[in-house]
Amino acid sequence: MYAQMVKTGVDKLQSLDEMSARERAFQERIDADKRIEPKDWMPDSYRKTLIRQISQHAHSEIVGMLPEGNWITRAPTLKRKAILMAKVQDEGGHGLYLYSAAETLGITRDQMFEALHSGRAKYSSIFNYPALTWADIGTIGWLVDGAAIMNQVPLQRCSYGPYARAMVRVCKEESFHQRQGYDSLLALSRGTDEQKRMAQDALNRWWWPSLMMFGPPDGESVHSAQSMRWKIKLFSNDELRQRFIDLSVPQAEVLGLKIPDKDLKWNDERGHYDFGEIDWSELYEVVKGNGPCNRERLSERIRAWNEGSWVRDAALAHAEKNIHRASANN
Ligand code: FAQ
Repeated sequence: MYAQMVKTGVDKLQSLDEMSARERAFQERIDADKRIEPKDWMPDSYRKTLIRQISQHAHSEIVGMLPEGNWITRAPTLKRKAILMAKVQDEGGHGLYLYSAAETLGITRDQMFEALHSGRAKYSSIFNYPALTWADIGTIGWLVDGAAIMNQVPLQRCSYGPYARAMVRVCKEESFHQRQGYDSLLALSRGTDEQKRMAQDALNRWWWPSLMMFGPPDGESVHSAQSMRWKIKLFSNDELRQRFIDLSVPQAEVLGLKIPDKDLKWNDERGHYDFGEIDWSELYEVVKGNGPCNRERLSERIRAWNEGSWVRDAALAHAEKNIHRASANN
């Protein structure tokens, strides 16, 4: 049903008759909901698509540590500081599972980092916006982690085994992240007038960029048709975006906050909220590198990579020493 919604590129998909015997057997395995594992034969383009998506996902996790990491020393209480530290560490862990999953496809971690640092590989547009106040941290947990969960829960059932399995733990942790963000925002929205204003201001700034996290509209999504055929994606960008909106509106009502969309309205016939026009030119600009924090985020990642080289060298030297010791003892 959802595959029918994605029109772009559907006409270019090969029919089973046009495929080689190997390609057909591969597609039939996917159609039968069987998992593909690293040693299985796979079309080159399936491998490339997965490397692109999984490595971009991994980059998003580690770049995503930056806006929140900036707030660890400024968290208002010890409890909030401990929670934020744990969350940021979790995001680092997610990056590591995902880099490992991508490595099973034959790309090295150094190659992935080189692609990120040179600007060839993307990461989620959302992390190119600044976290200006403490309310932004709660809003990132509520909306950004909320959008990430919406996108990632179906990925637990995607066709590539190592990616699907990595998502199981990631989703459990993201649920905790989303709840802590919501809880933090609830405290602000029940606080002083100034705290409520701060929470509303954060929602005003993060709402539309959060909707853009799901990617371009289906009609402009170049990869969706093929990725859905291969069950790398199980739902279209628009479908997940709509689900996210439907879930978030009542949550905003409980917070007593107003979603900044004058066209947001329940549509009985569709059984969904109607919503206003998304400014897609903003997404395309941010993805091109022209968002408010693109340069800062990338230069911070490059700095961390360069300054961490002695740690990587030391870990490697230690591992080599252990191998020599083990072989000398045998
Ligand atoms: N930002 O044809 P489509 C998180 C690119 S994790 C930047 O629709 P596709 C956790 C897309 O790459 C968040 N680029 O592409 C956390 C493609 O360009 P390419 C990350 C975007 O792949 C929370 C082009 O546009 N999650 O938040 C964006 O089928 C809090 C055409 O688009 C994932 O990565 C965008 N928003 O669908 C961490 C989930 N949208 O590669 C810290 C896995 C599209 O040809 C704190 N990824 N593009 O050069 C996916 O599900 C998919 O890759 C989509 C895009 C849905 C993101």
